[in-house]
Amino acid sequence: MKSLVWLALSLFLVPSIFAQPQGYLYDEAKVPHYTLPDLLTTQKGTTVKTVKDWETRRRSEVLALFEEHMYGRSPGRPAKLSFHVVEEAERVLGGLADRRQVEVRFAGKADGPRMTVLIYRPAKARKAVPAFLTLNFRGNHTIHADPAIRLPHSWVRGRTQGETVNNRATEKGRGVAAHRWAVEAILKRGYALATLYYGDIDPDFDDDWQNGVHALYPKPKPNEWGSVATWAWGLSRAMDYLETDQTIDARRVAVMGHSRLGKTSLWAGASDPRFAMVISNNSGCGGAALSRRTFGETVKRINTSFPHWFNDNFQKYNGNENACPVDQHMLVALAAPRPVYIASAVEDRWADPYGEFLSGLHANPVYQLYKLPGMPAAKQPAVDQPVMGTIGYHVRTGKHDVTDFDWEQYLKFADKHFKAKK
Ligand code: GTR
Repeated sequence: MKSLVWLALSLFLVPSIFAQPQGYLYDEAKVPHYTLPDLLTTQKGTTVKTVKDWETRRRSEVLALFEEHMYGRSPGRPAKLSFHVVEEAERVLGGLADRRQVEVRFAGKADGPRMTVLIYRPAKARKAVPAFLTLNFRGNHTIHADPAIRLPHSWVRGRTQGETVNNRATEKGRGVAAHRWAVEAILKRGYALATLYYGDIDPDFDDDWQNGVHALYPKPKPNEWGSVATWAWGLSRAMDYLETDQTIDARRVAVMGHSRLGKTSLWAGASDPRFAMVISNNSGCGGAALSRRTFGETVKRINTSFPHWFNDNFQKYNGNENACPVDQHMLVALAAPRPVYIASAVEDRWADPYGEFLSGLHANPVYQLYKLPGMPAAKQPAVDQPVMGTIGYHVRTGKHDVTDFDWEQYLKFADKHFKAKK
């Protein structure tokens, strides 16, 4: 009887445990002992003592290790990349915003691989404004009910009924993800929002590199771009456009993403220093969470479920995390001295909230070289109690998602760091 009461109670109190995939480690006491690779020791064993040492020797080494062993090397900007404003309107969203939709053609061809960037910016802005640049999961038209948003032309993963037909987006998808996008709040605070559909860059299935921008390149070698790196490459191409847009202050662009797209924003920030701020929302394994903890999602599991996300070399670390020359605190450190915000959710144990916090904390030695505070808390902050140094962190109530609470913190963090940059 006692055990039945206990079972009923625990089902009621901790439903999150049951919402996570079973058979994985969720017990902090069972996290194996591990040693993280030292950020300030080079491969040759010399100690990094100054910003100069970091910038001239160690940073490029760490970046190259991530390319080689995990995300993969990406090509640069294509010579024929071109930008085309395909739609523009003033005073939309009840007068709050000006809207612009821009097609970015990867090979300069209208019928070739391309992506569409949707930009809302505050209607009253006289000068160039700072922006959040964010990939979306289901098409630009899903972020808001605005009927003028173009539907994606590319393959879309089907979700609710009628939202896609034969993996093509339909009108029914308009606004279905709006709860994750604090569009009006962002605009009212003086920021632009630029978003694009990640499947325009590279559709999220194991298609042997036939689609999206991969159609223009040879099949990746074991150390070349997986899908996460490809999506990050797309963010850099969006940045190429933003640099030409007079209404946007390209020196104040925060790259933000959720979940697999949070992994992507971290890699975009690491590989492209033009992003002035990096925001990881519930990015988990392969994002902010330390792989060596093996808490929740593991390297083996992610490489099995999503073999196309990382490069083929990363498969070597399936069940063998300690052999990997990098861990995710080094990814955070690659953004230094730029601000990074890491957000977790209590019920998102699959993404290892504590491991996400720790990668921020263990990035501190690099921020300290710059005499910056980095992660300002030595212990994981209490639930719903954000901390904001040059690294920000919170673990909020609730599930794997993007909420208004999350956006509120990103806006505060951006105000804090971008005001000084005006
Ligand atoms: C899960 C995956 C996570 C996370 C998530 C998402 O299935 O295991 O790593 O990326 O998908 O992107 O929604």
